[in-house]
Amino acid sequence: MIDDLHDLASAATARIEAASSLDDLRALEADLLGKKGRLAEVKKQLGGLEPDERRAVGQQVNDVRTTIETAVGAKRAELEGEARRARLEAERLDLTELGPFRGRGHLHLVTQTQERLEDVFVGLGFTVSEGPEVETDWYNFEALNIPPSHPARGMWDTLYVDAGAPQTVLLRTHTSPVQIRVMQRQEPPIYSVMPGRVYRRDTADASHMPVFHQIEGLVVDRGISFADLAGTLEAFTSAYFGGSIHSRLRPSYFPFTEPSAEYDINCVFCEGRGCRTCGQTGWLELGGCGMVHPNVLAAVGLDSETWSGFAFGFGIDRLALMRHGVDDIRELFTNDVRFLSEF
Ligand code: 2U9
Repeated sequence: MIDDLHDLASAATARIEAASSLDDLRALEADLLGKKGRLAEVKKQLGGLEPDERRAVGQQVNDVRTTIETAVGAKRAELEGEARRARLEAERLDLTELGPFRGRGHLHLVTQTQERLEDVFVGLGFTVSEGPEVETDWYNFEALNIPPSHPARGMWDTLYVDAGAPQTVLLRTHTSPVQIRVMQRQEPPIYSVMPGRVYRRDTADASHMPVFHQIEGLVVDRGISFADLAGTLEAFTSAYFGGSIHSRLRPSYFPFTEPSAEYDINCVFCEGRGCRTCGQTGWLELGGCGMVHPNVLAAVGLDSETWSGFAFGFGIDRLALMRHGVDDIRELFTNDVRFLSEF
């Protein structure tokens, strides 16, 4: 009987080793170790043996069971590993595969325009300054000669931020507060441009967005005159638009500049001859400018007997639209990649 058990063990381990699937292995395990299996049959015969033989054969039966269980466990681990490897292989995705060629991305048209403007002003000797978009009433209005009761407050529909006392914290309506910060930080001479995002309580239409981009410039030095302002804007105009485009100034009003002017350029589409875009005038309105108001210099502690300056400002988005003949500012911000990829 002991010999039979030896044969059973070696035949069983050979069959276990040959099992080719987890289902085969489960069937084999039932056949060898189950209630009606081979080992159970041998166990049933133990009752008819002499006590000494029964103990020896019983011990042998337990050893064979352990051998079979160990072999089944090892085979199961091997087959499960193979099944897992096969499943992972089947689920593998080749993420290196290239889709249809979409071309390289590029900077947004507004960013391209801003960077080009910065380059031109840097070429004229200006630095580029930046500042916060969330501002206080003092930096955005009061320091710019616009006290709370000033009728000119209506020129800017302001978005207020619910922080601190009511109507004291706001989203900047222009980049002018950056100029104030620069003058506080740095002694003149100052030759700097301030590009950036600004906010107004406006409904979007073809020529307005509640969020848009401006570039403003500030010069403060000894002996700066209106002639320096006109000459700088003319130099900028031909550097940015080309030598055939010129500038002109018309009287206007801003609380932070005195005198103030509107800044026009020759129409870039008809070069001044008159067309639909410029309403047959030959001129396009670009922005505003003027000599820095003495009250603005006083707000940052500068003596207007010693220092004088000029400032100007215009919309970056409007410039981008004009340059590319686009007639709706909303096109810039709806993020339709078919539109954006044209520039
Ligand atoms: C300081 C002093 C003066 C900046 C100026 C304008 C005129 C102007 C607007 C045109 C269209 C901006 O994009 S827009 O809405 N800007 O007309 N900006 S003078 O004057 C300053 C700024 C800062 C300390």
